[in-house]
Amino acid sequence: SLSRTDKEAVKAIWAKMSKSIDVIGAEAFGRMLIAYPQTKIYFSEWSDLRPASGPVKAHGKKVMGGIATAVASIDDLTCGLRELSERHAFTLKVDPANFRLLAHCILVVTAIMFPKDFTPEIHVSFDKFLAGVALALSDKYR
Ligand code: ZNH
Repeated sequence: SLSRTDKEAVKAIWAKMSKSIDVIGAEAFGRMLIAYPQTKIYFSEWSDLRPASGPVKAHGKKVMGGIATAVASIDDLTCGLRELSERHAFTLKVDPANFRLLAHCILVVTAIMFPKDFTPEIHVSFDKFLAGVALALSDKYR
């Protein structure tokens, strides 16, 4: 689980990220659709799945809103993400294996956008946090 140091590290990098969630969201979500094309099946009714398209940008921003919720409830991710987990499990029926793929893309985009801030220590803590988010989102599948 996340140590106090991890939580401080996540809050520090999030303080920078939160000003650009539109860009980070679009880049990360758009990257997931290209790097892991199996994730496209959930968005098959969208006419344009390219990173710069309107729906991809809008959805990327929504997802980052979920990450903002997670940062705000970092002491209890399962509780903070309960509704989102239920929605993904029962309504959207997203295979929970996909959460780790998007989490990885968020990590990569953060490293690209904040090369100076993305130290190995921040990498470790932010990766642990995103793994925690993916686990909390998978909670209702059990
Ligand atoms: Zn998800 C939706 C978040 C992942 C798919 N999402 C959503 C939303 C949010 C989110 C916030 C909105 C909700 C409402 O509206 O209510 N996600 C999220 C997060 C994550 C995710 C945080 C991680 C990290 N998702 C995901 C994945 C996938 C998905 C991976 C696949 C692949 N989602 C989805 C869908 C939806 C969502 C399909 C719906 C859309 C519409 O309808 O619009």
